[in-house]
Amino acid sequence: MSKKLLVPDIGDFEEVEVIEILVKQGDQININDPVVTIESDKSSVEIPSNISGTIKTVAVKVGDKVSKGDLLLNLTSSDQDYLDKPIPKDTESIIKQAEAAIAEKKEENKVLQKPTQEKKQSIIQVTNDSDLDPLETQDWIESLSAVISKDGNQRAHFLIKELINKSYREGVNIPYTQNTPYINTIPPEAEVKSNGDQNIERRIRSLIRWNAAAMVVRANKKFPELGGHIGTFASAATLYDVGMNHFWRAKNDKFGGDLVYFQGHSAPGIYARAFLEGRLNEKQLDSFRQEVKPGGLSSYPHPWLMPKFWQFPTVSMGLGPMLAIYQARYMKYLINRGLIKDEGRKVWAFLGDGEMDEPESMGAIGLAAREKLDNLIFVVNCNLQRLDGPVRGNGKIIQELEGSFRGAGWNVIKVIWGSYWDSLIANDKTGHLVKVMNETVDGEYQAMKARDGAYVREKFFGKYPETKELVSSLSDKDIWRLNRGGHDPHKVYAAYDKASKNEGSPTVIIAKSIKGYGMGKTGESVNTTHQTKKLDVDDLLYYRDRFDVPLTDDQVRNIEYFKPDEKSLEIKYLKEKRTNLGGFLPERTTYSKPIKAPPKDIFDFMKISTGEKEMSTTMALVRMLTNLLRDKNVSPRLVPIIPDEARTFGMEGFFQKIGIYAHEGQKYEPEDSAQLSSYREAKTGQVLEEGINEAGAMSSWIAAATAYTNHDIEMIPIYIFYSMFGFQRIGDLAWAAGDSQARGFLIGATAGRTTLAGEGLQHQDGHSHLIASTIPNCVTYDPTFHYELAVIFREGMRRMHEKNENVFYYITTMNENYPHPEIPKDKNCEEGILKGMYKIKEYNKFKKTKIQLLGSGTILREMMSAAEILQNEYQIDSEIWSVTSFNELRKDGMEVERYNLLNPDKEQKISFVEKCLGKTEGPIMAASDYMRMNSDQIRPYTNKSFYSLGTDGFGRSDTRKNLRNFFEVDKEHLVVYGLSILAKEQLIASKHTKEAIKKYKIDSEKPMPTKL
Ligand SMILES: Cc1ncc(C[n+]2csc(CCOP(=O)(O)OP(=O)(O)O)c2C)c(N)n1
Ligand SMILES: [Mg+2]
Repeated sequence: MSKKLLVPDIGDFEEVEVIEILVKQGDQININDPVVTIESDKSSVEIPSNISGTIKTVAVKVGDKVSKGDLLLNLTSSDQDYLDKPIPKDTESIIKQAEAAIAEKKEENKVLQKPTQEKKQSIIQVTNDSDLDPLETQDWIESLSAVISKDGNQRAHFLIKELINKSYREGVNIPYTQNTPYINTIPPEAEVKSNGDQNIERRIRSLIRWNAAAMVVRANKKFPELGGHIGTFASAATLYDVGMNHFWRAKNDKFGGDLVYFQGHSAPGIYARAFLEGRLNEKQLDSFRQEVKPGGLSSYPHPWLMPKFWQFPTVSMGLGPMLAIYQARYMKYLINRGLIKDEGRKVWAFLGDGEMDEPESMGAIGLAAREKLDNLIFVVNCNLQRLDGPVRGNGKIIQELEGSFRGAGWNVIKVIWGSYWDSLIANDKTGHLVKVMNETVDGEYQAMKARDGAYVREKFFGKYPETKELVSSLSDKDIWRLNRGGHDPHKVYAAYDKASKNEGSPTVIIAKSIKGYGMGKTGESVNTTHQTKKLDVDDLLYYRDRFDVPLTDDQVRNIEYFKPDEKSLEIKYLKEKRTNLGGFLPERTTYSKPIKAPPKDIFDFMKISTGEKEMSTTMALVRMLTNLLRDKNVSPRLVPIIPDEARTFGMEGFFQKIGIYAHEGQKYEPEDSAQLSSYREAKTGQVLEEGINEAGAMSSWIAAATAYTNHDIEMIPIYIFYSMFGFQRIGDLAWAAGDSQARGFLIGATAGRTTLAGEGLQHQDGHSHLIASTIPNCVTYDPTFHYELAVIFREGMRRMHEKNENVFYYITTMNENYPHPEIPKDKNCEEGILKGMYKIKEYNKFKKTKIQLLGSGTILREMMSAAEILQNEYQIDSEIWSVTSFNELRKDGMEVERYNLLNPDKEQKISFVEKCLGKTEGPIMAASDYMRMNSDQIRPYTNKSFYSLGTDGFGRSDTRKNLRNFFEVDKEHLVVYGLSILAKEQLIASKHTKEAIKKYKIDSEKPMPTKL
């Protein structure tokens, strides 16, 4: 049967150019095979076939302009058009479900409406403090207790829910409560018990505590400037130990491994455990914070400095929680896309209660719940203190966090009280104990642990006669022993067990502890705990006794480490536990296979001239990515990440082609479903559409850019953003990406202070390259032409994903449309593009006066126009250099200069800048769409006179022409500056400058743009 393939609905576009024909006569094609690529001035999109069959004729050719309904192909088809096809089974069942849900809703509404109609006078009074009828209250509570004991928690839950629903229907205003009482979420009878040997575990934990503290004290005794922390780990030791002994599974050849984000300041404790495990030796512990010589231990978790140990940089507070959320989400993405197996791996993140004040810490908790990240467990160590003092002296951080996390949809497990409290809480028949617990603020809780049992009896239990009575038979010592949940391995174990089994939501364990636990009077629960890094002999003796560390007084005075014999029960136990869990942790390894860079010719189409056709570099990038998506090797590994700007960048074609990742698929028919670029969400979708959320998008990018180590699969993340909202906005995450050895592309689109014309001050970026240059392993480029972009991008893929170099690329692309020439024939051109500069054109007609013109990004084109004017109107020759990266040139210059200075008697090296410019004639004038500092970077690496121009100052909205005039980087200013420079160098007369200033109406009295 003959069929016709027509241009589908392409939205608002008409007369769109065909730029590629992907099929030919006689080809057999299937539904969804791309047949042609069309391109508007904003985006390029492939048109897929909706018919399968053999192509009889192709009705269009490259360059044709097409609109909706135009004929593309004539086919002989054996199939039915997909429009004639019956509705697929999945779709049918979705429709059925939706219809059923609507029907149910109607039923519900009926039920809901009925009682309102029959509204009676029944009044339910909900009281807060005053109990109008205690007997009646008692009846209700007893009934509830009976239900729980007879039919269980589920039934009680159901009844309470029904009561609440009924109350709402009766119009009762039930006070909203986001909190549960200030007690443990898991009651003692529901606690799952650990099968570990608690005595051995305590001994191991004590040794870890001791060695961690000893390591910090020893380092500071030798070099007081080194610093370090004891109090953080002291409060978290049990939280880590239970995880290490029982929960966290290491990566090995059978399992991908759980991923643990350790709290930065607890690093000493993690080293101390590794010491007992035999992974680190005494010499290494003695090199804590002395990292310059190889073998030193880094102050905090830094994968860059300890690449075989640490996996996640966390010490800049707030990054850990955010990165962990996106890591868990990315793990699900890889699973749903079928790229890794679902092995039930978990992401654990350890966080400080003070750290939770960072906006980043809580900023993504909504996403975690929405995405149902049941592979994510937060453990917030609530030692109630931060650096200066209490986290919430007048309030309760645990309750505050509970409310926020519950509200966001998390499973919340509070671990407040240790086992010694169990019987007291069970005997609290009047509820007064829980009342005091609820009423006491964190400032008081902290102060109590800085005092003693007598103080706690008076200030806490003494508040009500009932509570005083409750502890009347306990000694002050007994009261002092009443422990906090975060220090009780039983409570912690039960919480971890419950969290690990939770389904459908992320879990936060909020554990209460004591900062500087065990450090005694000088360091326990006092406001200065955080900064305690020295302990005197008395403190050390106390610490030893407190945890029964088997060291003599002299050994304590020498601050010796303690490691039991390899054959001791402790070491055997510790190792056995880790063997059972698959190996040691943390450990950073990589078993991913490199991705072969696509053949060079995949980018050949970008090396030819576009003729008169104008295009932006952003569009060139999208074209290139579209092509890459056809490479079977590369395509599945590409992870386009976009913060709600796909349409701005002309990338909406990706929605249909590769889909937007959505863990629930698409439960609705999108409004634009008939269109070619319809908003298609899918469980296997490839695009990470992050919404207006640069920090989240960057966190996703880091997860993808480190998948080679965390998931043993090399991925190619490409995060594309408004360049102003990149490094400036998420600079700390970009730094963490460097530390993490991320590999991937960051694309700063709509870049350049004068190139993004209309948007104004907060959008126009004239400095992102400078910020990017501060990250040592970030390679940056500011290309002008499509072939430059192609050469840079392919080399990036080769270096990062084929050769596995630990660098990442920042490339700026612009939205200015202009024609692109073909790649120069010079065989050194590609090398120059990659090193940072190459000669793109030379004017040599007059052979009198010459100037070297360096331009970057869109300003290169202004420079090229200026060169033409200088030649034609002023008889000045020039060489024009396209500078693709001032940053890369500077790196090379620094290295060469350093070598030469340190090796004066060896053959001196020549910087790349000097290789290009050293033997040329005339002074240098350089300009870019960035601050002068950008081009100034190469000034030291040439002996020639050097002048730089740039866009220093606040951006503002106007036309490109006016903006370039304002910042003095338009061709007219460049001509004037060029003439003035030549005059200053006494190469031409100064009258030319004056004439040009007049001719181009330049106001030489105008204030510096930075002052406007
Ligand atoms: C972004 C950032 N700001 C400030 C600091 C400095 N700093 C390090 S630890 C700390 C207090 C941490 O308190 P908390 O989160 O409660 O951790 P704890 O040590 O009590 O477990 C501060 C302010 C930092 N590391 N990162
Ligand atoms: Mg704290």
